[in-house]
Amino acid sequence: MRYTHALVRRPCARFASGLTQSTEGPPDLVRALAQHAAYCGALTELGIEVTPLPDAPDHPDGTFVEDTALCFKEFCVIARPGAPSRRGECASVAPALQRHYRRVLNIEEPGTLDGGDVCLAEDLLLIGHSARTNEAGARQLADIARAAGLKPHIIDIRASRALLHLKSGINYLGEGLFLLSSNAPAIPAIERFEHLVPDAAEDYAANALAVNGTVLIAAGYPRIGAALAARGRRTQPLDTSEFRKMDGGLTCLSLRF
Ligand code: CIR
Repeated sequence: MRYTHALVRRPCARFASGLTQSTEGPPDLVRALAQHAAYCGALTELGIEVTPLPDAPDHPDGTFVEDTALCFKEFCVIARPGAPSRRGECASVAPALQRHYRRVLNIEEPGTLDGGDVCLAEDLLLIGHSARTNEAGARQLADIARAAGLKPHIIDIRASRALLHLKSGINYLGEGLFLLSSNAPAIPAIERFEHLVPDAAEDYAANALAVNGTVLIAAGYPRIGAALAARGRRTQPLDTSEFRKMDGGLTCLSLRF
């Protein structure tokens, strides 16, 4: 799939007060802004028109825009984040998506669903049932996907405590290749694909993003970069240290379509 657009939101002044389980200490806002600018620059260089969403000073996690919606070819779905503190983020994302999509659907109460729990791989749609995405939300998206001709699979990741979201450790890089963290659960639905599994020390790098022929990978994880290069994949490392401190990574910093 070739992307032409991305929505992003730069970290706000209260970025450090967002949700996190990380023990790496508070992020540095100036560095986070620089890393975010580099991320946007990389997307632009890959042929994407990057649209910044309005700043959201009341939403410290608002930079992780991917959790607020799902973008498909013909329609999009406004999510309903599982963390109550994040639900208000969707209000400013919906109008931006309405400018691009005629068909805008919604995850409805009592469903909760974070975009980071959803991974599209060809005709398969993996939906993580996580601490954030509940069964009702996962089922709503599965029904929408089935009606659109996709094959949804709900995967319970609640026992994989290290995975905040499905895509924290399960990502499809196109061309038949999945990148899976060592703590990802077994997923029968993806057995037909090739799997690349980093050693546990590089688990964070499983949160990689394939965009228009390049795999954006977190800087500082050389073995994953080498394994991708050995498969003929073009990679571009980006520093994500400040987003990692807030449990975020490359996939969650943009909504691509
Ligand atoms: C949160 O806990 O919601 C944010 N601090 C991080 C969200 C990261 N999103 C993602 O992995 N899809």
